[in-house]
Amino acid sequence: MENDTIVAPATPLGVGAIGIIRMSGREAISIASRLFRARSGKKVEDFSSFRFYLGDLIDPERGILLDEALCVVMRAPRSYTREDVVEFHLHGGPLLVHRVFELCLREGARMAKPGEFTERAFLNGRIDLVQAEAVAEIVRARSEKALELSLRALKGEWGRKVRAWQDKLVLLQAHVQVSCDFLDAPVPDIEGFLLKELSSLREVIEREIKSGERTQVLQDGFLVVIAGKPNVGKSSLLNIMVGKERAIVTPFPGTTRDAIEEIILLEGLPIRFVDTAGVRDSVDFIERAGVEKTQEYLQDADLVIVLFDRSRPLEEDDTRIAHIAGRKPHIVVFNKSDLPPILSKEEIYRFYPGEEIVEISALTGEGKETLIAKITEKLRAQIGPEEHLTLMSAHQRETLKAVIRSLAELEREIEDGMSLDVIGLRLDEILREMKRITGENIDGKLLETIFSHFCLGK
Ligand SMILES: Nc1nc2c(ncn2[C@@H]2O[C@H](COP(=O)(O)OP(=O)(O)OP(=O)(O)O)[C@@H](O)[C@H]2O)c(=O)[nH]1
Ligand SMILES: [Mg+2]
Repeated sequence: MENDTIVAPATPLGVGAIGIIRMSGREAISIASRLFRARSGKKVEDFSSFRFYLGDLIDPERGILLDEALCVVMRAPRSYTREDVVEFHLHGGPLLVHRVFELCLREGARMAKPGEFTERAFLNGRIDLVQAEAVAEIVRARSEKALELSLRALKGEWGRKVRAWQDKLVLLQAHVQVSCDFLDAPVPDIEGFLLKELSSLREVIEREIKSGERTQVLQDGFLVVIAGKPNVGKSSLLNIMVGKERAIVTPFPGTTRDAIEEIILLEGLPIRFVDTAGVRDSVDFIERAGVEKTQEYLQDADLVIVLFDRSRPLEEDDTRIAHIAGRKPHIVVFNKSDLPPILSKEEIYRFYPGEEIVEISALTGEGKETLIAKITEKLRAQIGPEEHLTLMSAHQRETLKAVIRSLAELEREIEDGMSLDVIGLRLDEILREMKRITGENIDGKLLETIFSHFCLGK
């Protein structure tokens, strides 16, 4: 096991309230004792674990004071990496953080690779790979919901599921073994039994992958596209949703020529909110290109907000939009509710019989909350009940898909009358494949790929 001492800034390099330098390894405490003088006079070697000590950071070679700082020691094995860990909490400022970092290097630490702290936690057996990947997800987590799911994985819930599947395979292996060794085995029709168990395991895992795929949007964001004819107020709606003047709004139809995308959080859900060029027949080349792009966005949309201008009669362009959007999950919205109404709901029911119509004013903001509630309700319905959500990394998903394929193949082979010895071997292969998820069977290359996705200092 590597045991050199690694160091990295654990906070983003920028101007912040505090900057943290984190060190881990055999030399961490002795390096810190050369750099830190506690006010109390206590030596770093004598610090209690998990207690902050106030003091001065100094450059011992030049004997100059760098900053007043806090120092905390977390002794092995009760630390994140299970090694001795020391953190300096500085008064921030990228320059200062950098200087202290360099001092640690000069005193003998090595710069940590991204994710190396977590890698050590994993290698030293403090967390399993599922939990390590959860840490990476937490660092990346865009939305509160995704964060919650990563936290759950960190607590080990998802890892427990995977282990239950592994246990299942071990059990089946045991059955195969017993049937090989004894003529009067407890299960009379072992092949039939295996087929039933394997296919039910495969279905459970398939469901889990599906759930993982649905949950992926919590990382990537739901694509919500605003569509409508020119001048209905699409750009105005985007602006009130993102809370700033993001898109240009003018009284002239055809203002927005290109799609404009903003990422927002609505009730914890990450959303890629897109304002598009109004769909209409146009001779203008640029506008036509914009309309084509709108159509591409509409294709991919998780949800379309179909806007109608309530203060104007229905037009040909409205009809066209209504037909396109009708094929996607959508919400029908009447905009400009602050103006005298011209358009009636009955006219819209021609396209969307009996559907609820949300009335808003993108100018005054009236109805915005109702629309937000409607959007989040629709999106939540798409991802299904929360207790079934699983946040999976690409590595986990690919591994599980390979497991599914192997299971299906084994089922075919059993049907074709394969011998029990070979079935036993196959089960063992699948088990080892599955262990790649929890990291019990994993090659160094893969580890490196996984941990390289981490931020520095994690
Ligand atoms: N009274 C009123 N005016 C609105 C409302 N929403 C938008 N407008 C006005 O309608 C005009 C067009 O608004 P935009 O948001 O630019 O419309 P758009 O759909 O983006 O138009 P294009 O980009 O041309 O397709 C502007 O003058 C807005 O101020 C509303 O709810 N009430
Ligand atoms: Mg616009």
